[in-house]
Amino acid sequence: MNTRHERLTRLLSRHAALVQRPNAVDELWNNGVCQRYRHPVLTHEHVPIEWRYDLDPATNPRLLERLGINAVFNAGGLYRDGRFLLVARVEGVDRKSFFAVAESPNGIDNFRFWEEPVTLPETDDPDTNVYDMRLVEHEDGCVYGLFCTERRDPSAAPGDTSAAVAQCGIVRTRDFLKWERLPDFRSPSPQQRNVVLHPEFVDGKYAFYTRPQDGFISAGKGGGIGWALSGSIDPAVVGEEIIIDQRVYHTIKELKNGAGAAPIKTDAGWLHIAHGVRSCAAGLRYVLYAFLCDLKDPRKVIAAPGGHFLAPHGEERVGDVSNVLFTNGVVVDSAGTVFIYYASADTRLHVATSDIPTLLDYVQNTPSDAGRSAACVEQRLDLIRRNRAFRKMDPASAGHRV
Ligand code: M1P
Repeated sequence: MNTRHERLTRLLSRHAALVQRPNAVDELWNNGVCQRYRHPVLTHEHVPIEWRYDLDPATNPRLLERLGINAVFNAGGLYRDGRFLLVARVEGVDRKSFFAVAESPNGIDNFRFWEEPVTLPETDDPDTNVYDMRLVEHEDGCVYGLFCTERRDPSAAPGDTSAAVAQCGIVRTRDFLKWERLPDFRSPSPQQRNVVLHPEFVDGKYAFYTRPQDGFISAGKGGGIGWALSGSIDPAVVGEEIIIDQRVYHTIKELKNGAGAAPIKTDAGWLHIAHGVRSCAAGLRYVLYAFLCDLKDPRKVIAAPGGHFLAPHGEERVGDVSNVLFTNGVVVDSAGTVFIYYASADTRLHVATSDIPTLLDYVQNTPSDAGRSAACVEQRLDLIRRNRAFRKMDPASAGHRV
């Protein structure tokens, strides 16, 4: 058995090496839309040693891990003064999640957690679990964090220890150190998840992307990504939710879908990166897809490519909740690079990069889901036949069989 001193030295040096490890584009994967990176940007091992171990030799002579961390995933993001800030979902081994800010100078590696996790104020009805914060710099001048707050279902039968209610909690901050809790979001829907604040006023009101759902997991008759307005943020109370992006039979969003980060404003419209869920024998499969909404009328979808642009790949497939990619953080830096922070398998956080012209080309010029196998073959035949002519003329094809 190593001495306590040796173990501590090893723990600290391994942690430092991990945090400083340079990241690089994964050259073996390329769909042209975005670039993946070789390493996750945050994992449970990035969490500071002082958050997990009691370093006092008197109370912890064997240097046991006292408060272990299970996973770091689903992070909201913001680019500020040349710094990339993430508010990550950190999950302890006790299954409770909390938020913690991690910062990087370049957005792809060297993410370090700030000294302490976020102290999130509670409402009169304490949250049992909080997760998946979406950060938005609103035109009212404040930064808002909208997150999922989960509590035991008060109507659950005594023996039912898993029935829960998910709703949207709201906080406001200026410096990411002090957080002001506002009343929870109120809507006619029994449960809410994936609620996102639109960054601008619409008709003088705060606008929200919602995900109405009947049950804790199941969307039920909740039809997809909704849209609703509130005259105030304190409290935020909405009436009717209009479904702007429906879930559809036999698509990547057949079972449910949810908004990711707040949409990116572009000259061509509001660019959304969302998640779609379908069911299969292995369980639920979560992938990322994109769509574009009208600049003047953000409720109106104007372009929607078929299928996903990012799905679980290689090691990303496996984890606590396998076959899941999820995003709630997208950041655009001063050079126009788009950083998509996505988690795999509810276990670790990754980044993919792109730029706005490429993402707009993707959403505007990629065919939409044709709906039926035969129509999809027509779509593909059209592509193949047009390509045949190009391959004959293209110098890059020289030496390859056409
Ligand atoms: O486990 C996958 C995801 O499940 C939920 O997302 P949704 O409500 O869209 O199904 C969330 O709990 C999310 O955190 C999680 O990653």
